[in-house]
Amino acid sequence: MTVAEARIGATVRAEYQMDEQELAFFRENGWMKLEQVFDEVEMQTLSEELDRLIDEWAEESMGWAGDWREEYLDPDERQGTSLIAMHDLQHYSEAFRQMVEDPRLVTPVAQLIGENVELHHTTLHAKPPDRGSPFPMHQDWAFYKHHGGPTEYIDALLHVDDVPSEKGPLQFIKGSHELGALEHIEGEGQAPHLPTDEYHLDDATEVPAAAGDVILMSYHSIHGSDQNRTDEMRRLVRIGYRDPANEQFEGQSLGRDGIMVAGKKRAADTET
Ligand SMILES: O=C(O)CCC(=O)C(=O)O
Repeated sequence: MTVAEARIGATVRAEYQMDEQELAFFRENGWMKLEQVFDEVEMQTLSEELDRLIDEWAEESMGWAGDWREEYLDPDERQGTSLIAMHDLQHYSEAFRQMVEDPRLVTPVAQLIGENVELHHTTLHAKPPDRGSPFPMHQDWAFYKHHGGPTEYIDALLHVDDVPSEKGPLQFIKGSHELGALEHIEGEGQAPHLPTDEYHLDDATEVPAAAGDVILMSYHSIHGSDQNRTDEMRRLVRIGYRDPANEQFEGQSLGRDGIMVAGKKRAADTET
């Protein structure tokens, strides 16, 4: 084998695979936290680069709109919340482009999706100090609707900052990835979310994490998060990966080809 041959097609690597216990945890819960996928030095680079992207490209809003805010926020808090967001960081930054293709990330994702993995999008959600907006309970499926099952689309959530309980970590309803795609409240003035009388943050498992940790979750897993009540920023980058045969019919990045981070996209898979 030549050196060139050895390098090509080597993104998925045995040494970065999840073990049986981790896979069993994912199958039962619909999410799995991988600790320290990226080390301190790498996270420092990504953190500085993210500060630049926020300065130059991101947009600030009050957070997701909708009637859910009445349930989650006191009247005096409702107008004052803040969320900083942007999409597709890999289009603006080499560091983030390398991160989304990294074998330490792509290997466990491929264990869940299968040998063919397409990058669908990335999204930054930064909750500023003191007033970082909560997120209502939802499935990410509602934002990018695909026909496929729970492991045909996996979101990887990279924690750029430490996220203890007070900073509004992700919270999951255990096993909800098995419920399939659920109807969400959506439309004019309503970011997709699940009915607040049926799905509660209080019923969800909180998953605090450290900078460099990655949470893998099914796009059918029901999750949300509380406000950031600390005096520090809380930044999280979501990386959406899918089986290229999982057809999208609505939502974010519809109709756009993504780079293949593992395996192949076959013409036969994309015929409708
Ligand atoms: O950042 C959060 O707390 C929630 C983000 C989220 O729900 C998502 O990325 O789907």
